[in-house]
Amino acid sequence: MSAIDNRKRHVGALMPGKFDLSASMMCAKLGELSAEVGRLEQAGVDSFHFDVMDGHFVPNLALSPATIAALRPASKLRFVAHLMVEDPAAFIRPMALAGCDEFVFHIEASRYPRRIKNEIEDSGMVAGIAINPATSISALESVADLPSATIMTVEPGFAGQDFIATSPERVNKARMLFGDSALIAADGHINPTTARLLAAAGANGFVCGTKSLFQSDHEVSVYAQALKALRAALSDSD
Ligand code: S6P
Ligand code: MG
Repeated sequence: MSAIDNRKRHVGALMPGKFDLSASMMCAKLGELSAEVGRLEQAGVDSFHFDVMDGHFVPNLALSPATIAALRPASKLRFVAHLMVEDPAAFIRPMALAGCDEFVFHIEASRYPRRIKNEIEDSGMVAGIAINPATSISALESVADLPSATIMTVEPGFAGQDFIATSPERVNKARMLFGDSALIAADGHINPTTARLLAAAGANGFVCGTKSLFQSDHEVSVYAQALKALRAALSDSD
């Protein structure tokens, strides 16, 4: 096998009416990350979301390619890297080598987003685009053929923030722009109430952090209960 394992565990496999519940690993128990991956998979998450920050694009630091590589053997589920960095292209190869399946970069950090998309695809990963709350959805027009868009529903950089009320409307615009088959993920303050609103607006991916999965004990049963509450809310979001 080549050093860059060309995995395609993409949400292309996501059926209409299905949802991708992704565990935001910067919110997990950091001293037990590998065990957390196991617990979350057992509880029924669909994928893992790794926030990567450089202290410049956002005023914080989070997970790294080395951390992701160390966790890769712990699960076969989809690994998504969310790059909140000023130079996303510099991280494409490290993330591919770490075993990421999808590389999500910010439109605000990309002068030439289609060039970055091509480099990501050449590395064997799926390319996803992310957008901040302050940026108009129309900024995504030139990349509307990508299979995945992440709509920030809080400001990027930190967990535990308030939900931005205009988010469902923005998700709806993104759904119309990207079409039916895209993954439209919402990232920030996902709980049963916001998930239902966002799903009704067209979201089918949800990044789950402190407002849903990671509220109390780090146990399979707690995670399973949180996922059950989210799926119940989503099942009547039509
Ligand atoms: C924020 C980051 C997110 C958070 C997640 C936190 O910069 O991109 O992925 O980790 O959204 O979730 P919550 O429920 O604490 O807002
Ligand atoms: Mg994120």
